[in-house]
Amino acid sequence: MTTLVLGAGVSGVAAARLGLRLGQEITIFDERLDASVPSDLELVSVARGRWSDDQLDRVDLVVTSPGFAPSSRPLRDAAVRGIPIVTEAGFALDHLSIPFIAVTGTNGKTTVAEVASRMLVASGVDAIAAGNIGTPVSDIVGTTRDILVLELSSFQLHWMRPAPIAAALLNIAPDHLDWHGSFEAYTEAKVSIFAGMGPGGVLAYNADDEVVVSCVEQALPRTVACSGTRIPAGGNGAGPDGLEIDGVVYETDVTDRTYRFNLVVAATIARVAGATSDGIRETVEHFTPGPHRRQLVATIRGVQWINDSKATNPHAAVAAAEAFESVRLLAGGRNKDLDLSQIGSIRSVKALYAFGEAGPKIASAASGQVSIHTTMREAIDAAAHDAESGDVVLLSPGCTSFDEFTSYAERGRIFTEIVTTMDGSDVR
Ligand code: UMA
Repeated sequence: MTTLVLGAGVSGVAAARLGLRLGQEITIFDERLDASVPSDLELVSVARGRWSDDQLDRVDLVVTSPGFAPSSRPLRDAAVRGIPIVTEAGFALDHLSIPFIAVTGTNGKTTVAEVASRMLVASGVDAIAAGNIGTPVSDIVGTTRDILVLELSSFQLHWMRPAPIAAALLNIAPDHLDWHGSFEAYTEAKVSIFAGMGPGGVLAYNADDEVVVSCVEQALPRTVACSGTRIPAGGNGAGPDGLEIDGVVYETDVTDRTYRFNLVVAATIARVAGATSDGIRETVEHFTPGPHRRQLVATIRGVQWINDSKATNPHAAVAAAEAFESVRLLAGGRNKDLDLSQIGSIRSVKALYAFGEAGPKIASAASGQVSIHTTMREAIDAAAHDAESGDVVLLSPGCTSFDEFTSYAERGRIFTEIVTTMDGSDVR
């Protein structure tokens, strides 16, 4: 069996390692001329740089990394030749017998996967989170676990029809349209999360997201409506006394409706996999959002500075800005072919500081006070100059960071560094 692995990143290296363990002959292709693989993969041949169709000669299977769009040359050529294509996560699932639960959505999927996994571990279940969250599924093959919690992105789901015992569909808003080509194609990929599930499975979905609601109408698995602001009929949600999940109420200090929703969904799917009320309660009590997600980094002369660098699409930026009052919003970076106009008309935003490649486009659709800045640093300086006690300065870019930084994490780190070294910073 000869397998071509596309990409020498996290997914590609893990898939190559798994392929070798399965006795396959492996070649990795990566466009980067400096692409390399770890020393334990010495049996793998690496092709770099320009793609040529003859690299598919003798290939039985293509395992692709998420970053390769279906329109990329290697994948188009493989499709023309009729060579089966799987994504790394799908390849790994074909060789895994551990049951799994799966999470997808435009925003919040890492949080929900992490929280569901924590709820299970706190319940004494040997669970591990993997997938888009960072640990490739291939690395799990061969380990013994009770359950996997998989975060699956649209890039992965495009090639998959997984059959989890429980799935969560959190929200669907335009994202990654440069990869998928259209919102319809993106939605179709997201909906694949439950395409392989039968009536015995459980599908937790966002009862407040119109697109999601219409997508799950014909779903085969049992559906559980979830909400962060109410308790939907027959479903799980948030009420005045706390989070109500399958008839049990969990008190919480979390007031942000997005995180309340995340906790409700995580508990709903974790329960299917064996989470106990005590495990859920403990996790809910200790919940804090992960790094670069609406994090208060400093309070300076009464102004709160918040890092939400993880918000890389407009849907996430709008949700974050709406969670605060009197916001000075720093938004911008590189657009992913998305409609950025909604960032310009958020009710709680008193001033918008648009920066980076997408800055002019964001500003052109803004209805209130707006300024354009070349870099994030300049936007920060302008907001610092204008901010008054009681304001929130929120970095929630709504775009990727790649015009100025290597990742959203680097963007968030630099924001944090600049803010925490400002005069008068009372660092948290
Ligand atoms: N490459 C090419 N040509 C291409 C595309 C990529 O040669 O057309 C090469 C690059 O040169 C690079 C390698 O492929 O060497 C990178 O592959 P990749 O972009 O698929 O990234 P990985 O390192 O394999 O990481 C992937 C996910 N990346 C993406 O989806 C872009 C990681 O999600 C995931 O954690 C990891 O697999 C393990 O499963 C990251 C992400 O940003 C965090 N995900 C998106 C998101 O959350 O919004 C979907």
